[in-house]
Amino acid sequence: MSRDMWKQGGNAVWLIFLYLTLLPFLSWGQSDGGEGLNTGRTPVYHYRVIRSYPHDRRAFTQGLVYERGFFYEGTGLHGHSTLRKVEPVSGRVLKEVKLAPYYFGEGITIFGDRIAQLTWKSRVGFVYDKTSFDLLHRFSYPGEGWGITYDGQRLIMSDGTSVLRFLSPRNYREISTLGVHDERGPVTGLNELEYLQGAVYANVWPTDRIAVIDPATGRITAWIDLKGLLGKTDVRGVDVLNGIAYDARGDRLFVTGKLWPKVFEIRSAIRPHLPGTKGSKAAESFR
Ligand SMILES: [Ca+2]
Repeated sequence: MSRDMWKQGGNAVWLIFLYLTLLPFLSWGQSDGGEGLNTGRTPVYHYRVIRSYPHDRRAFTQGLVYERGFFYEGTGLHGHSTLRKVEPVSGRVLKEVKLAPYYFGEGITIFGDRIAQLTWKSRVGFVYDKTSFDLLHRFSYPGEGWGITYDGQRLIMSDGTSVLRFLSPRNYREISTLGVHDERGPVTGLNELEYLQGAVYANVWPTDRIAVIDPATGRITAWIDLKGLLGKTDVRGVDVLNGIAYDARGDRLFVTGKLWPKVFEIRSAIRPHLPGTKGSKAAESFR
């Protein structure tokens, strides 16, 4: 081997060494789309604020529903737990039921002419007449109560784990369970829920994210990242994002949080890729 050949060979070895050393950094740079690095292949969608509404800063929101011009809200904390009907434009509480101090109110949902409200650790759910707020009956369930929603046939309940439970709206017995996961495995902390357009939306405690869940498989088909929703002047004293409501007639999505001063109507260009929708119907309504 001549001296020049050795020199050329040496350069090649050096270049290969340099390439291999830098490869991880080059790859990281290419794949770092911010959110993409953390969530793998599950798409992350952002949001646009359409409008904000006043919200009671003392309301430790644990459940939120919209129907026919009004919000229905369940609040938590011992001694402060309520079920309330709220006028969106003013934030005024039009009707309210206070829970006994030993109950910590959790999620609520409307099903037919009734409203169900969970409690955190008391293992009891309350069922009210939707109009009068009269207590109709109670039901019990094992474990903790966090969020609840209704898909038109079944009540869907979260308990802070990665498992959703489906209950009969007639006798509140468990019909089935569903493990919720993304591409990295089970996703725990499923909190306030809302069923809309074939998907279950879930606040993931204690994050700024909403998981969009395929109720047939448990797969999270999309994330909505709500980081930065509250302005600097509004964040003082607030707790986490919690509260999703959907106006099916007006196709409006509302979100709020515990002790938040505002409820936001938001839009997101989400495409949940649910079976049957082919990502079109659900996506169009959010554009
Ligand atoms: Ca809800």
